[in-house]
Amino acid sequence: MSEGISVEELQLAARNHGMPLEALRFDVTPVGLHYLLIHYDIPVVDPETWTLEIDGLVEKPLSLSLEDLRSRPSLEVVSTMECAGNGRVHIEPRVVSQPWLLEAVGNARWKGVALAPLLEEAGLRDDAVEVLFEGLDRGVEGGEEQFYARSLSLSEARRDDVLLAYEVNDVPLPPQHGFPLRLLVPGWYGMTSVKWLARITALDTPFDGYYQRRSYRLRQQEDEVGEPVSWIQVRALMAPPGIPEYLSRARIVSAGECMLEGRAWSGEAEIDGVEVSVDGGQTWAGAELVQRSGGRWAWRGWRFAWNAEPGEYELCCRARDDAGNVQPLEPPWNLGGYVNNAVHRVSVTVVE
Ligand SMILES: Nc1nc2c(c(=O)[nH]1)N[C@H]1C(S)=C(S)[C@@H](COP(=O)(O)O)O[C@H]1N2
Ligand SMILES: [Mo]
Repeated sequence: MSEGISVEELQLAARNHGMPLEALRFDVTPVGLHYLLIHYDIPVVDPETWTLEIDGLVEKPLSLSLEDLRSRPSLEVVSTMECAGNGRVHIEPRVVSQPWLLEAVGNARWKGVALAPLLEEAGLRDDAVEVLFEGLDRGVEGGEEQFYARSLSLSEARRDDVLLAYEVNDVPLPPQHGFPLRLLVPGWYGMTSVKWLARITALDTPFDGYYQRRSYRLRQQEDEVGEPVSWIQVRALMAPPGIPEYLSRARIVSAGECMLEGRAWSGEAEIDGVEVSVDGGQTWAGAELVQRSGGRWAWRGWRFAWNAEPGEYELCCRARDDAGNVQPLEPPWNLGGYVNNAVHRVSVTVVE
């Protein structure tokens, strides 16, 4: 970080915490350690009066209580969620928004009802092209007052692993994660998974709300339309080895065998391999992939035994996936500071 952050960025950082990277050691992220991103205010919802409305271009609009949803067959998905802005602080020139370093990620067990059968029950009409998901949180962004809302194409909305979650890691969703119900779209960046869900509407034209039309697009210039952000790009992160110096967070490692470990994930395809460098990315060696407890959407553990000799090191890790995606050495730049999946670098001092 070449410059300090502003009070506005600090204000966002204090609201939206990340997952401390040592928590990469948990296969399933404990709820309080999962990262948080909340654009507006956390709504206070009374579960007795709350309903989910399914309307728009459907044959039979539905209004469902939390009880109705809980009495339907349930589905569980262990899913790695990552904010599209993860890595933003490492992008130059600097992009001002939520100042994530690399900790905007978590891997949780979400439980709820599958979305597809609900859409089936409501009966999507032939002229429907998208499904809109609206939250209860309201605010202003880009000069527009709005509810947080995002849409999906019919093919994405009908995926059998897309769910409306009412539990995370065996507890009811806490307020900050979207109580009483959120959308969960495994494999896509977090902005897709609308929290405090209140309404699902079938539309006959693509949704053009702020978070779809303007935000979450990869643009080099203001006047560009840009490609929408969607699938999580391949990434590996390393749990910081050794012990930290309090203020600088610099790592101090004792000489001898040091087990480097972390997690890797990709929305587009399965993880194919992870490599580690102990010389700042000049030479690389393969890490061992560790069995995971979740399925396709859960991150994959990795480890690498390093024989650490006294000195200064820049440790790096990078993953590749089955679709041939690799991580760049340098951060890619775009206006929103999205999708920076450049390799993770950790400076350590090895002492006797
Ligand atoms: N209603 C609503 N849903 C939302 C958001 C929000 O601000 N409001 N933030 C989105 C973003 S950008 C991310 S990264 C994820 C974060 O989910 P989490 O806080 O449960 O980790 O929620 C998404 N869903
Ligand atoms: Mo996000």
